[in-house]
Amino acid sequence: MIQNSYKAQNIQVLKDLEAVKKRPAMYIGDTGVRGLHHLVYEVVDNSIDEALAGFCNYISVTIHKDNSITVIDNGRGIPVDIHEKEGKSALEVVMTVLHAGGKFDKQTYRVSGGLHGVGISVVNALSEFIEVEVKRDNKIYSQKYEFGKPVTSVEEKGNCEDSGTKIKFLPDKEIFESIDFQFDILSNRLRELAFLNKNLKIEIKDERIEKEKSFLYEGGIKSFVKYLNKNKTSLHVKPVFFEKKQGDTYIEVAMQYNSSYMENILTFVNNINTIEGGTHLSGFKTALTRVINDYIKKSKISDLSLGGADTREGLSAVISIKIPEPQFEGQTKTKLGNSKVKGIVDSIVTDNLKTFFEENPAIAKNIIQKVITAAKAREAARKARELTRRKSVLESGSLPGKLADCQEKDPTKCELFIVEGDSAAGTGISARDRKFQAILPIRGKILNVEKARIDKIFSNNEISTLISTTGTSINDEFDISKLRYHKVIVLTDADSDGNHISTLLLTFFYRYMKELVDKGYLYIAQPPLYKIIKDKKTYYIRDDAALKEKLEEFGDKNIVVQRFKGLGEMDSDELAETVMNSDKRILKRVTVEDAMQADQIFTILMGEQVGPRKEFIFSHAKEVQNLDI
Ligand code: 0RA
Repeated sequence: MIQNSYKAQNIQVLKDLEAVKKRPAMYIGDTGVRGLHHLVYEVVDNSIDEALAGFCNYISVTIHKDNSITVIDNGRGIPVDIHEKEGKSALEVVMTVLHAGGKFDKQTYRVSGGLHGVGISVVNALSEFIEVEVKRDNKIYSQKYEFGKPVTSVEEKGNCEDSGTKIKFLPDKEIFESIDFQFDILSNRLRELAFLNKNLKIEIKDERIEKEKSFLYEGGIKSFVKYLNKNKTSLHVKPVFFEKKQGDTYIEVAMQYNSSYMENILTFVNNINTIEGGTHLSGFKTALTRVINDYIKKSKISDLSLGGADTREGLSAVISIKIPEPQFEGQTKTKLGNSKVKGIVDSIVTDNLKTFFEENPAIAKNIIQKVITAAKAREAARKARELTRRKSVLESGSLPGKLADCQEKDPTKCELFIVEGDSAAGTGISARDRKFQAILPIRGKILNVEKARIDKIFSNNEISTLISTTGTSINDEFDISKLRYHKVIVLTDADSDGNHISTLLLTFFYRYMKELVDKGYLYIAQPPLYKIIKDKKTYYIRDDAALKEKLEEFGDKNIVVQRFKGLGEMDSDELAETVMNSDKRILKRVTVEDAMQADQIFTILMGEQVGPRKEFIFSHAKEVQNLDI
């Protein structure tokens, strides 16, 4: 019997292995940057599970010179005993069988098995090698795999006092576009995990650049919220914090208002960032709006009734919940579906926030003042907007006069170029394919939206033109289905003014039309800096480095080099070829890989406080030329 099931199991393992290698994207999302880093999370998540179960308080991640990765934890260690049914060690089952986390115990919270949660076997299948070392029952065991297959048996290596797991792997270069790990990507997620799991120490070390970081937060998500507000001016020193366990659901909330106008609420379920929100978020929002309105009424501060968005202006918050069987829904499976969670979060936020306001009247007063001002500004904005609407109706047709629109009406085929300066826009109009390419000139520097309130934003000319051109409106009223172009392309000069203008535009899109960025509809055109003519052939060159390289291939005989000072110096053929012709141009898609990171960069570069901005610019002085946000 054992023999037979053993055989059947082996055949299944080989089939699984082939399936993963054949369609890696099905298991890890993609084989680009995201999928590559996902391999590390897949391993780390198992260590986090040990921490959630109370057996591990230390995890370390090392990037080696050859881009192999070592993850170490001090958990219980993967079991190595022989698995009766499969006829092989539990370790080998965990390493080779799809979805075999080994821990099917529903009583415990698990990260692995959550969002992507495909198991270490997938990492194994996609690695040139994996070496596993287990410390368990005072013994050290190890086993090695190549391309997913065991090349040694589980070997006993000696004795030890402690327990834990060490996994070293090298991603398969044949499968991934690149295996260059990025320190910042890994370090941001590890920091987040350390915030979400208080008292868990997580270290990351990069041996390629001799850089390391260590994260340990006794305050947990309280520290997280302070970190989110790091470069902002807080309205109260200590974050509001509460936690509660109800049945098998554990809920933690930390919140702190700051003087900005932005809402920044991060939600997590079993350490997974639920970017699409869900029942926990809606429970929180409902409770917040109700408690604040009740407080205003009861204390007779005002007779205004606040909308939900008013109560969240300038609020940074982290909601972290742990449940045994989360249901994930939504387009990217990052929306919590469990319906009972809404009521639980609502009731604990209501109870605790009410008490907090009663016990801290001075802080309550600050917060209430802030949100009432928000409500008034929103009302002013509504009026301003109505005025604009009426005006545009009078002017017949609601598209702005400056816009040279395209003929095509299907948004998936349409491109909008937002072009710096009237003269470049003029060239653009003759260079474009008017069938599907529209041109909108933007004059000078648009309003810095980070520093302005919403009513001002609507009354700003360039911004309101931009809003009516995209067709989507902004913020709560933003509606992606009304978007008129599925490629929105920012085209500015390749100089510092141009960079400034594109940063301002990116800030605007990120803050007010975030979904447009999330969906990948926003692009930056990369006009060339040089044109070279050699032997009647024309070459366009991106930057100084590329120019240098080209000149060394060519030598400098019989060669004409022209430098474009700005878009204005390009004629319509040149512009068509380098920016508009979809076969030849270079467009960079703007992604918000990590919304939190982006938020901080925007805040630092654009916000009120000068100190952190200077610091950031100094420490990134080299990279800042082609800052990629
Ligand atoms: C299966 C079962 C148990 C733990 C693990 C796997 C485990 C996996 C990994 C991966 C990295 N670090 C890990 N630590 C543990 C439960 C073990 C038990 O019940 O003793």
